Amino acid sequence: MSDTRTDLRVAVIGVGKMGAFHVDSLSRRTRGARVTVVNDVDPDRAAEIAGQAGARVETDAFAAISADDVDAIVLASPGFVHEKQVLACLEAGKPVLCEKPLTMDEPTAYAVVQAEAELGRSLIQVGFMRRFDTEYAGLRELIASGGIGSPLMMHCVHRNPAVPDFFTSEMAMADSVVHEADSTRFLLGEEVVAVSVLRPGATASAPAGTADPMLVLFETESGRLVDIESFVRTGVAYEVRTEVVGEHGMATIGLDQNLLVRAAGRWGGEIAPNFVVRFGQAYDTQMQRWVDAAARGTIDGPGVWDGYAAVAICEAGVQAVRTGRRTEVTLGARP
Ligand code: ISE
Repeated sequence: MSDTRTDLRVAVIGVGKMGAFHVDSLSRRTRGARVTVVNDVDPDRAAEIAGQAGARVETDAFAAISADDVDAIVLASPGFVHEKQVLACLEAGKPVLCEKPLTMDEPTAYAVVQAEAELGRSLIQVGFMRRFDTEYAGLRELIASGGIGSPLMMHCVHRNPAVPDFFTSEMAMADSVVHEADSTRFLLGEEVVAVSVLRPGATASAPAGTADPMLVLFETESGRLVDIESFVRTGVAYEVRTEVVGEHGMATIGLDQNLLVRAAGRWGGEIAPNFVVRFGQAYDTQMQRWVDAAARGTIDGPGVWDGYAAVAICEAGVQAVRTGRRTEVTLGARP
């Protein structure tokens, strides 16, 4: 889907599972873009994915960001290299779609917020793809239109079928629950001010000491409560559900009711096996809107402040997991 004269030329940094998915989306399902440069710490993997996209390999991530044949960057590298890489994108004046987390901790994320503010241009978009999911977008519109009255509580379920043994409770907070941190801010339109975590008995498949499942509670600025069941080793499938309880009604999304079949004496549907399937439409819509905006030198979606707030919420969440205590979220002043 590309016109080599006018296409947005994109570098994809990091081509693990997510980066490779984005290369495929840019190459086959997005209008007005093509991948020109691929970078990865594994040169063989970079060559393989670049070959599929007709792109060249650049072994140095910073050279990829500043390259003349690159207009915009998709960062799907590990979180611990994001800080320097997003700052390099700002320095190059190029739009970037950065997978979460924006950075690894609150002070560095705030420094990135300030760097973008000093530049005076919105160039950083953070990959909170749920905002582009039709169900989430519809729920937000419903809430904003007053269709269920003022929201009072939100109940969330976030389940993964399996994760490796090294996936700790802290990682479940920073990698998984981070999506509810952003969804809460997106749907309710206000900041999260405190996080608490309760640990029920753990599943036998969790390594000793790991809180899986765990019950997370967010408190928002105006006093709304959001509870999240985070369970990353269900052995079942990928399930993400959200119910908002308002003063005049309730609304639920994520019921997997796209296709219900009645056959052979049974009734039912399928549960998405993983997040790429469940949020496939959201990822592709996110990419198309980012490409369209990046071609105009800007972004169209969750920005640097959203990435920063999510980092701060998860940092408090990790503290709450470790200490068992309610932990307040501290945000710097919004530039
Ligand atoms: C994963 O890293 C993601 O980003 C998915 O969107 C999330 O739902 C999943 O729980 C995470 O492990």
